[in-house]
Amino acid sequence: MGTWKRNNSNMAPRNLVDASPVPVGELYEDTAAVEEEPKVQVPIRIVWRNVFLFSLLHISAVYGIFLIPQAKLLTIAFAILLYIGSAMGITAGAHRLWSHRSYKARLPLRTFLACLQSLAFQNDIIEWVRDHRVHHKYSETDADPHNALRGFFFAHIGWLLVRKHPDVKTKGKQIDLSDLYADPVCVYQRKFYYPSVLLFCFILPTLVPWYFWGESIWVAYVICALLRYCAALNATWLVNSAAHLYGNRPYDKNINPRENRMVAFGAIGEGFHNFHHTFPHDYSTSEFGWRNCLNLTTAFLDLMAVFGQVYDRRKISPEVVMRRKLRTGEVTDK
Ligand code: ST9
Ligand code: ZN
Ligand code: ZN
Repeated sequence: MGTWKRNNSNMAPRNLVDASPVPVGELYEDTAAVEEEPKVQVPIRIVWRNVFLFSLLHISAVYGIFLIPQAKLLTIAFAILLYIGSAMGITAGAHRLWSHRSYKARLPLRTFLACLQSLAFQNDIIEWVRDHRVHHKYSETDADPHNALRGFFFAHIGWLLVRKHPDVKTKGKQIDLSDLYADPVCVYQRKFYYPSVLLFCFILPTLVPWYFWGESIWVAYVICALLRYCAALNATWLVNSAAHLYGNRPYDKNINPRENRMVAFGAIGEGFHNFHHTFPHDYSTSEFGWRNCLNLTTAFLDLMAVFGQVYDRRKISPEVVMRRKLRTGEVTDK
C-alpha cells in the first residue's frame, strides 16, 4: 500500500494509508451480490417491552427539555460533553475502528473508546459491529437489520421494536467477527457490558453534577443521563433513516445511502452516507477533512494520531474518488 499525500488544505493530513485498492482479506463489510430469492412473508412480532421502554425514554427526554431552565449552566455543558463523548464511542469506536478497521488504535485509546461505547448504550461492541457489518453487506434487503426499504420509521427505531427478520440472523451468522474476539477490549467490554452501562451511562452522569457543582440529583439524572442518551440515540438512528432516504448521491447513484449534512452535524461526522457506503474503509467517512460540517470524529482521530494513539488511517485517494464519481455518481446542476 502506498502513502497518499494531500494536495488540498481541506483534506486530511499527511501519512495516511491509501485505502484504494483494498487489501484482500480485510473486507469485513463489502456489499454482497444479492441473488434474487423468493420473498418469504414473515409476520411482524412486536416486542412490547421495547415499545414500553423506548416510549418511557422519549417521554422522559421531553420532560428533560422542560427541566433545562432549572439546570445549572455547568450541568448543560456536561450533558453536551457526554453527548459528544457517547457519539465518539460509536463513531470513532464501534463504527470506524471496530466495524470497518479504517484505522488502527493503541490499547489506551481502545480502552477509552470502549468506555465511551458503554456510555452510548447501543448494545456491546461485538453486537453493534455484527449488525453493522450485516447492514453494509446486505444493505436494503431483508438481511439488513434496519432495512430502509421498510420505511423511515422502521429504519429509525422500528427495527428495535420487533423481532429481527430471520435473514438477519442467518446471513449475520456468516459474518466474520474473529478480529473482535481477538481484541481483549471487545471481549471484556462484552463480559462486563451491563455493569459498565450502569456506571457510564447512568450513575456517573448523575453523580458528577451533584458531587462537583451541587446540581440536584433528579435534574442531573433526567438531563445528563436520559435526555442526553435519547438525543444521541436519535442522532445515530437518523443515519439509518434520513441518510438512507434524503440527500444526494454524488458517488454512487445506484445505492440508496445519501449525503446528508444535517445528519452529519448531529452525528459528529457520520452522514456522508453515500460516500461511506461506496468507500467504507475511509477513516473520515467523507471525501473531505474535519472542517466539512464539523466532522469532529475525524478531528479527534487526527489529534490522537499526533499522540501516536491512532495510526494507519486509511484514506481513499482523490483520484479514485473522482473516477468513481464520474463513473457512477449522480449528475446534479449544483
Ligand atoms: C441501538 C443500536 O440503538 C443503534 C445502532 C445504529 C447503527 C447505526 C449505524 C449507522 C452508521 C454509524 C453512524 C454512527 C452515528 C453516531 C452518532 C451519535 C450521536 N447476526 O437481537 P436478538 C441472533 S441499541 C447474527 O435478541 P430478536 C443471535 O443468535 C439501543 N445473528 O434478536 C442472537 O443471539 P446472541 C439499546 C444474529 O430476538 C439471537 O439472534 N439496545 C444477529 O429478533 C437473538 O438476538 C436495545 O434497546 C445478527 N445481526 O430481537 C436492545 N442478530 O446475540 C434492542 C441477532 O446471543 N434490541 N442474531 O448471539 C432488542 O431488544 C432485540 O435485538 C430485538 C430483536 C427485539 C430488536
Ligand atoms: Zn459503516
Ligand atoms: Zn447505512
